[in-house]
Amino acid sequence: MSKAHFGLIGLGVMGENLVLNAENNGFSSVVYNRTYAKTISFLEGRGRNKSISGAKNLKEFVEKLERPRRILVMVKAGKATDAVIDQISPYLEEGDLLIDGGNSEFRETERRVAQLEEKSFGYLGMGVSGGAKGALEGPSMMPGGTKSSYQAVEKLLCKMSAKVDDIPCVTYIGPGGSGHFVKTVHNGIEYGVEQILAESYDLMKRVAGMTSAQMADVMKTWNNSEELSSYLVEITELCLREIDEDGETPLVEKIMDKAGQKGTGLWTVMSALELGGPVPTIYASLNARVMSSIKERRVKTESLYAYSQVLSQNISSSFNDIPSITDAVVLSTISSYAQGMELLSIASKEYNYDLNMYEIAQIWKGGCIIRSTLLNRIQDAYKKNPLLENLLLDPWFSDQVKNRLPGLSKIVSIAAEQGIPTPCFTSSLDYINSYRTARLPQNLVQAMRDCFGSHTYERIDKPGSFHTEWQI
Ligand code: NBP
Repeated sequence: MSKAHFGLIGLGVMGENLVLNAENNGFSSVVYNRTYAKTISFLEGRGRNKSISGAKNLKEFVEKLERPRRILVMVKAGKATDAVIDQISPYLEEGDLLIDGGNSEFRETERRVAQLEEKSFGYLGMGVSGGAKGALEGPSMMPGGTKSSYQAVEKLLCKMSAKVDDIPCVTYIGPGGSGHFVKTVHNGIEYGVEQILAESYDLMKRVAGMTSAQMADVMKTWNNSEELSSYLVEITELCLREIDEDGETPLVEKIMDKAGQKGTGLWTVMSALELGGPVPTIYASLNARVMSSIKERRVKTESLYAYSQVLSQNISSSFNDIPSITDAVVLSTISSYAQGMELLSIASKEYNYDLNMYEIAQIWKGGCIIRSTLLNRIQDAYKKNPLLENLLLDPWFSDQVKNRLPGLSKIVSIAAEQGIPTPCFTSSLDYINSYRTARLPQNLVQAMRDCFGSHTYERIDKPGSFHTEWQI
């Protein structure tokens, strides 16, 4: 029997769809899953009548693959990934290649790349974005590790990936854990945009009194605009149009307001804090999920503060300012991307990843969750200036800020008056205002630090480090 071209470990949502994708692209495959019953049910279900066979154990799995072996691991990140690596390593031979396609923490990938490079087989840490549908039809993929390992699977990955204008949404990202770092930041941007759209929904519903169908119409308009056309706006329209099985209530109104998270948003924020890259919009979106999770305490507190009385009646009866909400959504979305891209630039220098920002924008244009037309402008910005420090410094983006800042400011102020939390809108406004302020009040913070702790300060009129015996 001829050996399979491609091996997949882990038949979860992503693994199942990725192996079907590989097979559809002409790569006969073999699958292994820890729980063998899942392998059987896959082979008898979606994997039926395909060039896909199963293996009961990893020895059999490895023996069924042609050499050099190309193996994609799609298991839960963390201990499961280490367990799979430990169990399969004894069977791998020179030239074989393991690709971790899970959402691994980038430092764990750094460690694994370093450990496994000592052995004779290759290891790539690859971010995959696109959910179940993207995995099947073509995801965006962010592989990192040694370049020669990438080159060994480049053809396979290019075939499996989404294409935009015939360009595959996959490229070599860089060494070590860079692929997983870029995927982590991708997810951080995604957290931001999801929360931004949720805040616009809250204002349209609670302040403007709009119905789900009316809000869905706004999403449709946004999805036809250059600034906001994106997969996330598209699916927000779909979500708002879905009616519950009772035949009348929009389904979203029946969904519990507690948002989950699996770690990538947190890792983005932790990396940003470590690297000194400001990501307030992304942080606000993460914190909004944390706030959402304390449902019972929020219910108790709402009754204590008689929330509805905080609403100012004169605004809620007349407010219907969609252009200003649009400004808030556009500038906050730009802030989320700008913060993510700046963090990538900083990490690129700090970790010697040598990231190509233009190409990263390119591979996010198709297949992935944050695909959007805005990425064309982001690409243009980095094409003009590969060393651009922040998108806010690019002329197209600065025009957006100049034109839309009054709208964003108005929305933040209305939300504050109405007692409606808009953490991403508010943080984005602060971010833009801080970024465009040459002199911030941290001179006073420095004075205090020197006063109580002799931490010293710099002066604006002469170089050096200074300490004052402050008069107390
Ligand atoms: P899950 O994250 O739910 O993982 C399920 C798979 O992990 C199953 O095959 C399970 O085997 C296997 N597994 C576990 Br759990 N522990 C194991 C262990 N100790 N040894 C071997 N196998 C083990 O599936 P998923 O949602 O398809 O995600 C797979 C990876 O892709 C994750 O890292 C995820 O973060 C990432 N990702 C997911 C998405 C998405 O939209 N879902 C998108 C992008 C990336 P079992 O059947 O025996 O329990």
